[in-house]
Amino acid sequence: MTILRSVSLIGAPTDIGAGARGASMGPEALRVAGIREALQSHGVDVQDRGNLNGPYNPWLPPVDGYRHLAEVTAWNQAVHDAVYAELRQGRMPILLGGDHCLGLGSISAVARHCREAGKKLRVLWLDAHADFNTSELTPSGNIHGMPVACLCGFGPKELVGMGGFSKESPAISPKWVRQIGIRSVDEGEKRFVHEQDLEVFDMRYIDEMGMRHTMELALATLDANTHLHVSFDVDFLDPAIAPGVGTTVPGGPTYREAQLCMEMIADTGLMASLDVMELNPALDEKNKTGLVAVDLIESLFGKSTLMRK
Ligand code: HAR
Ligand code: MN
Ligand code: MN
Ligand code: MN
Repeated sequence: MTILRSVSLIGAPTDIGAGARGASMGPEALRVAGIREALQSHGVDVQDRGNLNGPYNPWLPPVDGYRHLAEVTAWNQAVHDAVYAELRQGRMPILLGGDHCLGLGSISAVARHCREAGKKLRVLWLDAHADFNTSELTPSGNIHGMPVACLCGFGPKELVGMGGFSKESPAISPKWVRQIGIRSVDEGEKRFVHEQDLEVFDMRYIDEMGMRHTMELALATLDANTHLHVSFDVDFLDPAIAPGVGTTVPGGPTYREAQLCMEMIADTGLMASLDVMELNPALDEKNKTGLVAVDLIESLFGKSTLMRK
């Protein structure tokens, strides 16, 4: 396996794009749950870069369909710069969120790196939500419901342009994305997902076909020149095992299904960047969700019951 063995943890303590307060405490909860030690136990060189800084959350209503656009932009720029710097050094950035609006900063940096390095990019979006809203479609104005659309060029120029991209030449194509675990999509958002032909393995698909088949398809057509980015929204998981998120949706992957998902990603040896998002310790039970997230991250780094050839 050729997983990058040098990892940098980047904390982004903000809930600026969310509809509930508290994801700002996510990075520290992941550290308390032992993320560094867990990775080290698998032979990974881990540098904790500490936390990024950004504006506080003014908790204002949306303006023109966006809540906190200026603050969201500032936080994403900080994330973009930090993630890009790690990739340039040949290290694997792990973004500790923070709400999922920051996936924009993270993945725009990854896309920029891939463009410069001549690499193909595949984005695995593990989430209960498609996060494919626009300012016209959003029911809430919360930008954590919009990062995938922004990355694909549908969003405000501040966000679409991050990393030197544009509406005409966006960071990613919908074709590069595989969404897994989806079970809550807004009405207008649904139409847009179909229009853009986003590849979604929703819970109905996983129930019928199983996680193994789902992951075989989601990981098909990767090659040695592919940079695999995993954007792990913790609300992907069933609330029974992961109650500590702002927007729980029943009917998510069980512990075993999620483990298999992570193990199959690890088997590719291609994961080169990771986001761990939306952990909300204010809604958690004794850091239960933080601990399960760390456990699953270990599986992403090759923890398995027995040695496999
Ligand atoms: N779709 C809803 C909205 O846009 C809820 C989005 C919630 N998103 C997250 N991240 N928690 O996936 O408002
Ligand atoms: Mn690289
Ligand atoms: Mn999300
Ligand atoms: Mn979500």
